[in-house]
Amino acid sequence: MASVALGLGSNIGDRVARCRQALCELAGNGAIRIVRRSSWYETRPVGHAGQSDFANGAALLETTLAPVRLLETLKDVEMRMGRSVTWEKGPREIDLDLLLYDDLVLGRPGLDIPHPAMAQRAFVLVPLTEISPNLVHPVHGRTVSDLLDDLKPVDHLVRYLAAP
Ligand code: PH2
Ligand code: MG
Ligand code: MG
Repeated sequence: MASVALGLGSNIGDRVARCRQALCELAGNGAIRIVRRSSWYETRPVGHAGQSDFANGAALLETTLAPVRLLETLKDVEMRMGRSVTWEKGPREIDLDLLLYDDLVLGRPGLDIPHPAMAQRAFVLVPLTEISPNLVHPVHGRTVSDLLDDLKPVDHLVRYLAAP
């Protein structure tokens, strides 16, 4: 059984409902258990400014799926929820990102674990710190709470939006 940190985001339509729906879909998979889920936060788009604010959150999962199989499952849920292809870092109905998988460090095309930019992103670290502040990033060797403290205040444009 592996412990996984998952990042969720949406900036199209009813953003929080979509993120909650994604967790329901994952909970319906017999190989995945949702252990903890964060509140939802409204965050400024990082990358392309000309798009709507996101709802972001995080969840801790337990799974018997290997990383590649879990990634396929996340992509499958994104597709079934009608994710359309826009541009890289563009608007999306739902985005499910595999952040951490135990203390695995993996770099292969299409699957980098830990998620490459997670240590710089308040929209990842704020919800993750809410549910698991002592989780250690296996490359930086620091907890997600410490990584969040390292961010500059300007990066903290994160507003509480809704309960889990
Ligand atoms: N996801 C991106 C690009 N930019 N910005 C915010 N605030 N939240 C996101 O989830 C997000 C983003 C690419 O996945
Ligand atoms: Mg993403
Ligand atoms: Mg993604």
